[in-house]
This record gives sequence, structure tokens and C-alpha cells, in this order.
Amino acid sequence: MTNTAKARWQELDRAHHLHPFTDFHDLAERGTRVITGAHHIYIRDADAREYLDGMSGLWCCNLGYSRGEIIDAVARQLRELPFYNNFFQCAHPPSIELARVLAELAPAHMNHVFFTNSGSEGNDTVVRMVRRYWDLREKPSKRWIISRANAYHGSTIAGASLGGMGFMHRQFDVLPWVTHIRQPYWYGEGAGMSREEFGLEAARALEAKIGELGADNVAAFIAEPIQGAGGVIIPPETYWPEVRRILAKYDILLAMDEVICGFGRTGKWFGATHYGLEPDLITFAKGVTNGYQPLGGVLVGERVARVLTTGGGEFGHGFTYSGHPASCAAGLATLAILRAENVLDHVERVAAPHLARRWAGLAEHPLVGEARTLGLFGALELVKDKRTRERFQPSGRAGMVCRQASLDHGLVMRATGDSMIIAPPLICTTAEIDLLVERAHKALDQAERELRGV
Ligand code: PXG
Repeated sequence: MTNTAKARWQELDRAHHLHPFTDFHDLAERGTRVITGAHHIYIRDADAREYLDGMSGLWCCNLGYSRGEIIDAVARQLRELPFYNNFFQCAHPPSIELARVLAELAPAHMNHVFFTNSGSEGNDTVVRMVRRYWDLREKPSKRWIISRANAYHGSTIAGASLGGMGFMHRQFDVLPWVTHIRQPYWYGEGAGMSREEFGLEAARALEAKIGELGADNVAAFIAEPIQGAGGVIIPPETYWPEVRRILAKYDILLAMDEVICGFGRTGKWFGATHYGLEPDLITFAKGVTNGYQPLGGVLVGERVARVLTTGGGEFGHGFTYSGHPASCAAGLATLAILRAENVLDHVERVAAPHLARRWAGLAEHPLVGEARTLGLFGALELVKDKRTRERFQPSGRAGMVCRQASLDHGLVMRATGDSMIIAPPLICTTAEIDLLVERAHKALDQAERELRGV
């Protein structure tokens, strides 16, 4: 692409396009990075520079960018039946077939699925289902939903209320029956405690909140198995078993937001399986179609499904594109590849152990306070002083500097505050993981020179 073509894209973009989650002033100053193509695990920008995509698009292109089978399946479906709805006692083969496959892959007690177009709509659906469930069980006082600080559950009003992002909450009115407890972020908040102790303490914040609200008023707890956008927060091993105990004790539903964890990121089909949990609801999106088509939804466990399907009356909820045939075709093709190529096995036996070993080496770097991984998630905590965990000031600058350094070295690595995060495609080979880590290392060196002025 010529420089004039790139300049024209940038100019038109600035003139007309309001981007999601973007400071428009900053964007106008720095200019848009225009991405023009991609193959395998690499993206290409308008300057024809290639980057190893350490973020799988936006946590979704788990099989990379070159899966012709998914593209062909979508095209075939568009020719066969480009649209029909799933309302009013209708359905079509792709939505029916995808529901069957998802029920097969989900934990054994989950046999039903509701389709949406995104993770945010999935979490709105969770809210609607939870409310309907307790109403049908004649416990209408159970209305509060407990979530966690620094969670991300999407950007509709319900999704953003459930999420625990303060900067989002300040821009609208959070729904009044949503409340947040602390997150299980040991490195950031557990100084002076062992991981295990801290995990228990963070879980017990849930019990304290239930006590404060009254168990008869609490409908559900919603959480990501591992927080993604919040900075790849991997809870201590003590956390989830304690949460499970508390929810069972007080008869409160567990809704797991698996929009990022689902479909192999941890090496299992779901984060719930990784942690041995039996959630009542699972929100999914992103990786279900490898990001090639918009699709999300909610997997529903027997306990809720039985009440919804036998309780009588209409569930007044749905979207025109709930179970769109082309999206479902993309989902079927994606899940077929994940199965046929034993991708989860590759993650569990090859890629994740290799990433864990190589990523741990980055902890030696003077800028890195902690290097953690689970499955194909990775995070680095950038610190000024490794011993005291002191951060650079102003907060967030180190992350931005390292993010730019990473791009300079041909790697897409995200910054969340001063944590650097990766979630590379699940199909990464060990050599590609080596390349990713090598580039991350160079980025850290460059960021250190800049941050310490040496
Ligand atoms: N839940 C989780 C756990 C997510 O990560 C959503 C819900 C919402 O999905 P939709 O499809 O409505 O976007 C997400 C989305 C980031 C980032 O900064 C992460 C997401 C979206 C945008 C940015 O890492 N995750």
C-alpha cells in the first residue's frame, strides 16, 4: 500500500469513524494503525509490516487467520439459507446442529444453549435468565447479582454494570442490583500473604457480601474463570473451591463468563472444566467462530433449563440474529477443526508447557515483577523495583511504553495498566512461541532503556 493510500485511510477514519474504547483526541494525534491483511498467526498493516499476533485478534482467532474451511462453510450456508430467524417455533439446521455440538462439549449437566451475537448480549441474557429463574421458583426477592472489581463482562448497560471497570462505570449509571467484591489478584493486592491464604481471603469476600445483602436477596455470582481484559488474573488454587462451597451453602447461581476462557484457552473446553466447577450458566462468544463471524450465547445447566422450559409462559427475550445461520455455520466449522486437529491436546501437552517454561524466563528481566501463565494465557507485571513491587509513575506509562516497544519488535502484546498480557493463537508451534518470547524480551529491553533513561 502506498503512503498516500495509507494517509487517505487515516484521514477518512479520523473524519468519520468513532472507534470502540478509544480516546478520540489521542487517536487523531497519533493516527490509526490500519490493518490490511493477515495470515496464519500474523497480521499486516498498511506499511506492509508484519506482526506476530500475540492477542489472537481480540482473544478470538484461536486457530489463526487462514482457516479456509470456516470461510467456505459460511459461504456455503449463505447460498443455502442466508437468513432465517429462530423465533416463533422456527429453527434451521445450523442453529440446531450447533446447539447439539455445544451441548456435547459443555460440562455434562449443561444441555441447552441460547444464542446471541456477542458476549455482551450473552451476559444480558444471563441477567434475564437468572431473574426469570428465581421468579418462576417464586423467590422474587433473589435479585442481587454479585460480580467482581476489574471484571470485564461486556459493554451493554448490563454487561458494563456487571463488569468492574471503574472508568466505564463513571460514564453511565450502573444498574442498582449489581454489586462488586474484590478480585483474586494476588500479585497486585496480596503482598505479605501466601497465594493460598490470599485466595481464601478473596473468596470469603463473597460470603461477607452475601451476609450483608442477605442470602434470600442474592440471585447469582458472575465471574470469569480467569480475568482476561482485567490483566490475565489467574486466581490462586484455593479460590474457586471456596467460592463453590459458599455458593452451594447459600443457594446462589454460578454464572461463568467464558467468553475468553472457552474453547481451549486453558487447554480444556471451558475454564469451568479446568477448575472442576459445575456452573449453572456459561457465557461464550469469540473463539466459538474463531472470530470470523459474530456469535455468542449462554449454555444453560439442567437446574435452570428445567425451570425455564417447564415453568410456563414466554421467555420474553431474543435478538433478530440469535443463531444466525452463517454464524452457526462458522461455529460448526470451528469446533470441527478444534476436534479433528486435537487442538486442545496440543495446548495442554505441547504449547502451554512450552509457553510456561519460556515465559518464566522473562521473570529474570529487571523490569518484570512476576511472569505468569495458564494454558495459553500469559502476563508480565512491570515494576520499578522487583523486591518491593513498586511501580513506575505515572501508573500505566510503563505498560504503554512496553506496548509500543513490542510493536516496534513485531509483536502484538497488550498492556492493561502496567501488566503486559498475551493470548496467542492455540495453534502456535513451539518455534512460534520461542519467537514470541524473543520479541517480548527485546521489547522489555527497549522499554527498560526508555523508562530508566539509560
Ligand atoms: N465477557 C468477557 C469475559 C469478555 O472478555 C465480553 C464479555 C464481551 O463480549 P463482546 O463480544 O460483547 O465484546 C468480553 C469481551 C480487552 C477487550 O481490552 C476484551 C473484550 C472486548 C474488548 C476489549 O481485552 N472482551
